[in-house]
Amino acid sequence: MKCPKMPETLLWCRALPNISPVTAFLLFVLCFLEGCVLVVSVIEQLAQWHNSTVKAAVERLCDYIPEKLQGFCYVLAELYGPHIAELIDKEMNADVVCHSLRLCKQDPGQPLCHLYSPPKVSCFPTFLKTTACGMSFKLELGSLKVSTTLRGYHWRGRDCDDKNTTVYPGRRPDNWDAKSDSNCNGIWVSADSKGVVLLGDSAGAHFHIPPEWMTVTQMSAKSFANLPMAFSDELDWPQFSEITGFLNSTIGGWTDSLYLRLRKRNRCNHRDLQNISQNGGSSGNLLSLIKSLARNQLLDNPAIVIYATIGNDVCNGERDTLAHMTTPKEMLSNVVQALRYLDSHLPNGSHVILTGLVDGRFLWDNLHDRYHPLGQLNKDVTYSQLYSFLDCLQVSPCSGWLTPNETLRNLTSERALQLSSVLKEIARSEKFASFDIFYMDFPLRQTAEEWRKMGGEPWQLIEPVDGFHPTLGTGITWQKALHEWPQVLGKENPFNDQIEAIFKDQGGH
Ligand SMILES: *[C@@H]1O[C@H](CO)[C@@H](O)[C@H](O)[C@H]1NC(C)=O
Ligand SMILES: *[C@@H]1O[C@H](CO)[C@@H](O)[C@H](O)[C@H]1NC(C)=O
Ligand SMILES: *[C@@H]1O[C@H](CO)[C@@H](O)[C@H](O)[C@H]1NC(C)=O
Ligand SMILES: *[C@@H]1O[C@H](CO)[C@@H](O)[C@H](O)[C@H]1NC(C)=O
Ligand SMILES: *[C@@H]1O[C@H](CO)[C@@H](O)[C@H](O)[C@H]1NC(C)=O
Ligand SMILES: CC(=O)N[C@H]1CO[C@H](CO)[C@@H](O)[C@@H]1O
Repeated sequence: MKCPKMPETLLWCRALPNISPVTAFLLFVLCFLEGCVLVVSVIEQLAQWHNSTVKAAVERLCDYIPEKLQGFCYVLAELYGPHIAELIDKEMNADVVCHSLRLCKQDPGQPLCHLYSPPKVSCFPTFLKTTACGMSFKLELGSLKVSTTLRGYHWRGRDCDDKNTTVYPGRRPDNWDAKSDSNCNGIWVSADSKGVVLLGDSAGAHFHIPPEWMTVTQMSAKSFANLPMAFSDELDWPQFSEITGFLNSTIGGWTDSLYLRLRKRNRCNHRDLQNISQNGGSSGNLLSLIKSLARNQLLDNPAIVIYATIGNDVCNGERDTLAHMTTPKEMLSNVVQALRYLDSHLPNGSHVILTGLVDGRFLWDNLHDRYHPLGQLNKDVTYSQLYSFLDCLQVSPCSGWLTPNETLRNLTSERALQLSSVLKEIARSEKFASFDIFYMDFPLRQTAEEWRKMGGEPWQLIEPVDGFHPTLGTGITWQKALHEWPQVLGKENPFNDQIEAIFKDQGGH
């Protein structure tokens, strides 16, 4: 049998510098094998579930997605639909279809990458060999460089007066706010308050891909309503995150964040939050990220800074992953540099909490034999298969932990433990002028334990689509601070009830 070839168009999808969220989404689908496999799988399963033709399934999908994208969707359906339909009708799976689309350039000598078990169809191996795609793409979208200027108030407390640069969340109130609300906390007249700043990675920013985007049994127009916004926030949802979250979650679960708890303790803390976290954030690249911290040492209130790069120092998608991990010596140098920077920028009386690295063996142990959302309909894609697929494409978010090789998983955890020890030692021995400093282990085990007591299962604490990001334990961090470092959280404001009565929701978020 001869396999059809696709038009080799759409070369524009390589290397565009500043791209819109919609383009980012299209790039992901068209240029990256994992994006293509995802979309073709969804089309296949939609046809199967609704017992329709492939053509009808493509149209159904185009109808589901937001209007902004529909034009593109119909053009693509026109261009690729018949080809996809032909292959699917021949019972080829999404791997074969996507390899045959040949949208990405092949790197010679790359192995074949496939998500599904190879089909029995005879043409699969030969033409796959010549089209295997080894493009390097970070699942975390880091390399896409989605313009960060898009980032709006989901990432920081909303400014209440864009025209006056001396008015912003977190500053010490001007003349006790006698004339106006100079720190945007929705209250005139203010008491001691503090802000929350997170220096972190994708877990801190709450990286999440909604599973309903790929679960055909639950799919409707509503499933994709948040797609453009999600891509403009780089698939992060800081507004729901466990440190700086402030909106009730629309992506499952509820929002319980350090910020909300601190605000409840003292309503004057309203809106004083900053994200400063990024997908792929590690002790090294945090050093440039940290420069976007907005805090005036003289004018502003103290801040509680959570330093939580919980995995990227040991997580990478390289073939020799161990050689690319941060060493304890590098860790020491990076963290001390970051802390010196904070020391010269944070108002006196601030606090820094260093969080240890996660033990990522939790991920494999709890997920490897479970079905991924894409594999639930036909019971054909497990997390172990997904991890191998991403690893093969060299886009695994963590080759060291998301691997069947137990020795490698152990070695990765060993390095993570060494790096956590560096943090612990820094907190014990270093002193800084403008803040005190604490260390805590990443509370994954305790979170899982508490979750189990509530009747949950540990795997539910992990992001379902990437099988990588764990839930951060807000409650546990809070309790620890409350009991061991009460000065960090400050006193409860006795006027909270009055503030609520007079200022209501303090202007919202
Ligand atoms: C800006 O805000 C400050 C502090 O509230 C106030 O003193 C000043 O008059 C404001 N400036 C303008 C131009 O409104
Ligand atoms: C979230 O919703 C619950 C119940 O509707 C409400 O009590 C809570 O205040 C809300 N939280 C936020 C942050 O809006
Ligand atoms: C910082 O505040 C502490 C008390 O919280 C005080 O003892 C110290 O002198 C202050 N340092 C500076 C440089 O103002
Ligand atoms: C990995 O570590 C676990 C727990 O420390 C241990 O029980 C297991 O034997 C180790 N496995 C290998 C292959 O080193
Ligand atoms: C498992 O990983 C270790 C450490 O990278 C490596 O030495 C070993 O060869 C791997 N084992 C297999 C079966 O790939
Ligand atoms: C709105 C805002 O200030 N967002 C910031 C969040 O943090 C990133 C760094 O990751 C900054 O570049 C953004 O400006």
